[in-house]
Amino acid sequence: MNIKDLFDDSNAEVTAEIVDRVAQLRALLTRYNREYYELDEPSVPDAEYDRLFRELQQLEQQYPSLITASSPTQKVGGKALDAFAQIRHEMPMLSLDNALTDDEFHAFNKRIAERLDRQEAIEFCCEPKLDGAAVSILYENGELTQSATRGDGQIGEDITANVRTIRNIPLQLEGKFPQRLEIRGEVFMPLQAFERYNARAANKGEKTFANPRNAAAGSLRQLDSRITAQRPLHFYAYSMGVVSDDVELATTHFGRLTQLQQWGLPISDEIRVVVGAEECLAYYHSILARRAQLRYEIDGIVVKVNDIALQQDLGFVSRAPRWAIAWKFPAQEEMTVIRDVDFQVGRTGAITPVARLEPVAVGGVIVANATLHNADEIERLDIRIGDTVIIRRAGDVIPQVVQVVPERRPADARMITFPQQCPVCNSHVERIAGEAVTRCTGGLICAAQRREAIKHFASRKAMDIDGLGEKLIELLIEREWIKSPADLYRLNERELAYLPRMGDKSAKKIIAAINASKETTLPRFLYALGIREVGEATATNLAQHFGDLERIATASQAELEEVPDVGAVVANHIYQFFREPHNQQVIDDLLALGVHWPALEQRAAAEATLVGQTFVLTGTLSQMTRDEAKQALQARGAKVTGSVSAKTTAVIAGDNAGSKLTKAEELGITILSEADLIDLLQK
Ligand code: D41
Repeated sequence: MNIKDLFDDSNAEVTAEIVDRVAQLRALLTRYNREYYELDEPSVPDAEYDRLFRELQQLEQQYPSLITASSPTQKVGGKALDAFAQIRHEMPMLSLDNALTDDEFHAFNKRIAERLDRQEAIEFCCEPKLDGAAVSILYENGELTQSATRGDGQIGEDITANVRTIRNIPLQLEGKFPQRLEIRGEVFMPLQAFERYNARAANKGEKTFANPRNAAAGSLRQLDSRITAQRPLHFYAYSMGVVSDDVELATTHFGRLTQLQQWGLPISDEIRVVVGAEECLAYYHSILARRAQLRYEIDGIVVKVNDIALQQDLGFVSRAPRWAIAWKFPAQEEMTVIRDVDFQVGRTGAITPVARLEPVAVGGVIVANATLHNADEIERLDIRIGDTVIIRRAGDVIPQVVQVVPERRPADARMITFPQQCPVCNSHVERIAGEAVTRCTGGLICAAQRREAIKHFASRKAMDIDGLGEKLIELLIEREWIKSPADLYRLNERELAYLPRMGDKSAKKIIAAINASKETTLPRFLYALGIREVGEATATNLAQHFGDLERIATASQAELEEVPDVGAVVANHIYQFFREPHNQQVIDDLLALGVHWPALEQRAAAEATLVGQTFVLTGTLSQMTRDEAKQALQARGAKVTGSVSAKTTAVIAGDNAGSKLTKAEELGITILSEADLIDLLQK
């Protein structure tokens, strides 16, 4: 039964069903309150809490006989934790009533006007509603002496040591401050700091926080204030509590905030004084529009009657002042169900699991997909298909799944299994041990990756196809004239000349450049294949070590690891690349279409004066570039590596040589000058 059916029941008689529902709502709300206030680890989003709270409020309104003093609607916040000393607030810390819609805000404005019996528009102070943890801070003779959480509004926890570590909270006030001053405000974690904190925690396998609010509350509740000190917390003051009467206070809320600022306390720079409900509405929409750009998370605005005398006229109801309201923005976290998980392939072959959701409105937008990042994340959050999850859409970022709601897991929830084959091109996938990402190995043919692959293939240090720019490649791919690098060698002049902004002459030139690129070298060809982590240096070393392509393609991982600078990870990438039949096919096609290179062994044999020797180049040479020196050495059969070891034959040191030279000296390795090198090459 839902709430609407209940109201349609015109004779408001309490049925067993209603009693049950009220009890159920109270049990849930009590539990969620505890999770939120005491454990800093809510299991449902705020939006769900708000819905249940309102349902209970409405039921209690309709059936007043059901109201009890212990109902969650009659209390504020959570209980103070035993671990901390308790502090009774001299003046209770109240909570705020909520408005979720324009209508509810207008109703607030109307209530005030009626109670004050005023026709003219009322002046309001509008503030962003920071999403953090409310605290009270006491200054005695200008010195910070005590600080407490809000707790249940009456009794909070003593968090003085922790609050003292927050950098923008002064330990000493300045100016003409009251001898005793209690302030209230919000401790929060700025968004960037929150994301950085979570990324690091996830990396270290430590606990992450679902949102900046939990992060702030959790960081404040550390028993060791050295931990709090490491958390990037911030504070803004939003009101005064107990104040001694030795300093005259301003007569408006905004005036008082300005006084706090003069005494050195930070306040938000988004606070504005406005007149009438329409200006509040404009403020609400202007902040809402900039929500994603703010450095911290806000969940709405707080509108307060500005005149303190009017505030006093209005007074309080049980849990909140009548003169203020929290006007909430659409929630950025919601609950929904994961219907299925698909796998997307990115430009670099990374395979990302994407959750297909039961569509739900989050932050004013319908969300139907959320990224699950990678296999580790799925495991960390223990996500299954069919699970109810909390999704979060903060700022402009892609919606994220922040947690599973375990109690809603259906019996038939399914584990998520990563595909063994690329969903786009069917090539096999690889996941290197210790890496989070799963990748498609079909880089050369995979439709998701071919744009990057072909650009790389044609680039200057690879096949060096002159005039085949990125724009042209994109156009050719878009028209599906090329699907793999091999297709480049199947293009003809007549076809090309049809393309926009392409005359006969330029078409001719490009085809000539493509044909010219057929004559290449093995290192260039290997580099052009775009094997992960195989750069020019590694490609050259591979060519040098094995001599021909066939031997590289059939080498075992252990054999590959014998090549200088090739470790287990790179060896695995190379091995996997050549195990993928699609890649083999592209290579066969390229060779059949005329791509060729001089046999290294022959060339090496002609001038192989340095076979079996290993050199390291360091510092600046004057007669040639380091690249030229390297090629010259390699052409004579030498190996050139990047780091000095016991296997190094000699280090060739140019000007300003640094640590490699030092290392060579330490190991007692021969050091040659540029002149020695030239001698060596001329032998
Ligand atoms: O930014 C806030 N979260 C905020 C919270 C604010 N800007 N103003 C607030 N003002 C009050 C009253 C009107 C009661 C002094 C508040 C809160 N209260 C509040 N925060 C948590 C519970 C109540």
